[in-house]
Amino acid sequence: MTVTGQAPQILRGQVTVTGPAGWSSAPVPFTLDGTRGRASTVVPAQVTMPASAGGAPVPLTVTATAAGLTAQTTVSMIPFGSWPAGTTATASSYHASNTVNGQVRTYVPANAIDGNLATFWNDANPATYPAVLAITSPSAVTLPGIALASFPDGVPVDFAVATWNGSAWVPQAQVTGRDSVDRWIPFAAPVSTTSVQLTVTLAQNAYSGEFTRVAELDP
Ligand SMILES: [Ca+2]
Repeated sequence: MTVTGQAPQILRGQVTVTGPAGWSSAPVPFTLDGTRGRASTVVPAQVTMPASAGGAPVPLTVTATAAGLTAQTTVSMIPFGSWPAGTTATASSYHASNTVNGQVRTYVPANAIDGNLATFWNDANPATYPAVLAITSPSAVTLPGIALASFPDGVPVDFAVATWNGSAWVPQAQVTGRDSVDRWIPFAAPVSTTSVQLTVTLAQNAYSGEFTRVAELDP
C-alpha cells in the first residue's frame, strides 16, 4: 500500500494488516521525509492466510501509525483456495510452450490449479471461442462461488461458469464485460460438485494476442 504524509517532519512508523482469525501479518516499518513537503512511500506487506482459506473475498484492515498519527483503510483480498489432491484440469486446447525472457513457459490446463498466479493456461489459437476449461476433483467440494485469476496480458471478458451435478452441467454464473485480472464469481447458493467448467466466449484483444488466459480457477 501507499502511505502519504503531509507533516513537515521525518515520520517513522509502521503499517499493520489485520484480518479474520487465522490471518496474520508482521508490522512493516516505513520512513517518510516530509521536510520538503508532502511525501509518499510504497510499503509492501505480506499477509498469510490459513491453509483452509478459500471462498468469498475477505476484508482486511490496513493501519499506518507514526508519531501519534493513525490512518486506516480496508482492502478486500480474494483467498485463492486449494483443490483436493488428485484434482485435474482439461481444456478445449492449449498453446505450445515457448521461451519468454529466457525462461520456458508452458500453457497447460494444469497451470490453472497449481496455486501459482504466475503460471496460466492459455488456449492454442487467438480469438477462437468457446475456450473451455474444466476442473475435476476426486471428491465433492462445496463451492459458494469460484475465484478466477487471469493474467495482465489479457483477461477473459465474457464467460460462463457451470458445475457438474452427476449427469449435466448446471449454469451457476454468467459474466460479461469483465476487465479485472482477479475476480470472485459468487454462485446464487453454495453447490457441492466434483467438477467446474469455465466457458469463455470473448477475451481481451491485448497486445500479446486475443487468447484466453486463466492463472487460477480455485475454490
Ligand atoms: Ca497458476
